[in-house]
Amino acid sequence: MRLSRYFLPLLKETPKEAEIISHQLMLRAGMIKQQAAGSYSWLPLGFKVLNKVIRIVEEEQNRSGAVQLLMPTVQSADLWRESGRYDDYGKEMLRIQDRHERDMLFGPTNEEMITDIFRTYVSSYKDLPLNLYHIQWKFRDEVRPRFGTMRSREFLMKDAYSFDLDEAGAKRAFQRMFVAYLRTFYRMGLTGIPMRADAGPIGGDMSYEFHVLAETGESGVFLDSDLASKPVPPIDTDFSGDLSPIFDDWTSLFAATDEMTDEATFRASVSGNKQLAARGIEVGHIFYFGTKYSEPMGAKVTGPDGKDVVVHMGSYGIGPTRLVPAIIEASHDENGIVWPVSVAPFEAVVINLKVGDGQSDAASQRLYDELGRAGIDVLLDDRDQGAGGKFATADLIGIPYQLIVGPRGLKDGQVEIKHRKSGERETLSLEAAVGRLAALIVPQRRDTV
Ligand code: 5CA
Repeated sequence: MRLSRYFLPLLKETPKEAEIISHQLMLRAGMIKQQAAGSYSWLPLGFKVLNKVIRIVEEEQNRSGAVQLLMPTVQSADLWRESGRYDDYGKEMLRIQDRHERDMLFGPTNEEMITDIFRTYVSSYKDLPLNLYHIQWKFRDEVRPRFGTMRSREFLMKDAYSFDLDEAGAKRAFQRMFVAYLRTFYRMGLTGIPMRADAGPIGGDMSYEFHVLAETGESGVFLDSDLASKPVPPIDTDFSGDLSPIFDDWTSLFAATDEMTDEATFRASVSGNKQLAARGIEVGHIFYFGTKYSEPMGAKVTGPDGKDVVVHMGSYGIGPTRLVPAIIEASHDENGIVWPVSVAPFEAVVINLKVGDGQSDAASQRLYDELGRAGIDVLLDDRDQGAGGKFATADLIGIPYQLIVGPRGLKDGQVEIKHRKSGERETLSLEAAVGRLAALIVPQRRDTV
């Protein structure tokens, strides 16, 4: 991508309405634009990051055995009357009437609709276990939408729903998602820590929230600090095998939100030097709720003995549009965003310091083309403006590697690489640059670990 042809509306000033750093940086870096309270457009740079986040979510859902589909945003109220939630959900649900005065709603979640799909098509225990997921917009009329896309009214959710013959099967499904979540957040450069949590309006008696630790997090969390450095299960984890040793290992350590525990219990349960009381951003939430929806909605299968069995269900949410600011909260400095390579909008930017200078233009173009051919997601800063502004842009939008090309270095056949995160700089020959960048970038994609 050439920056001169891109759409990157940067802001010079920090917008006053933005209270937290991720919201400020997303606005300044031209990633999002507010359209109404809690409603945002994703501008090209933001959308590019969002898509990388989505891709990782999809890959890890698929790896764990979940199957993707797509359900509509606008739902019929009748389905929700069947489960009893139409009246329970309250003001957070956006209720709509169509031209025939039929009650509709903009889905805040999809338990009812997926249960309807299940009961229409699945009738035998032989078709279980089954886990279906989609990535779709949700609307919740939040009392306090705030912090940009961190808590918005319209937001993207990955929601998965598992169906099993009995509680034991449902627990295995829960553990598969638990492990998939550990891997998903790790691949984005985050530490997503599972915490015992309150199930709220989704219901059920077992639920874990996954939190990214950050000072600006909306939840109080108490945990054993060993959880923050625990290695996540590797890519070759067998999702058809027994995952309970991994699950037990993670859940045996103390971690709970302040809705589920109090400070005294925490202090008494965790040894002094491992007590970590912090703030967390909830990036995922998984639930086991048994037959809460399948029973009233008649989602049954024929069991091995020929008798009807009401299926056991769980649901599993991740918020991609919340993950983008969560990653920024976890990774920024005074100059801007510091993207982890795996979700960076571009992995490298070629900065042409002297647009219009034949040698600089030719070398920049050549490096840009070669990086593209080497599979690097690369941006070319070919704007006709001063070096200072170009460095500031590259720092602000957080591209992990800057390849700096200018007449002075080119006289000796040299270019410079700046590492965004460490600030380290290295001078190397024009010929060596592409190989060096690929060697730096490829292992940090975390797509083979
Ligand atoms: N049906 C279940 C799981 S599929 C469910 O709705 N769970 S949830 O309510 O916990 O939401 C799942 C995830 O969506 C949350 O963990 C969070 O990452 C994201 N999310 C929820 N509300 C918002 C919001 N207002 N803005 C942005 N993301 C949100």
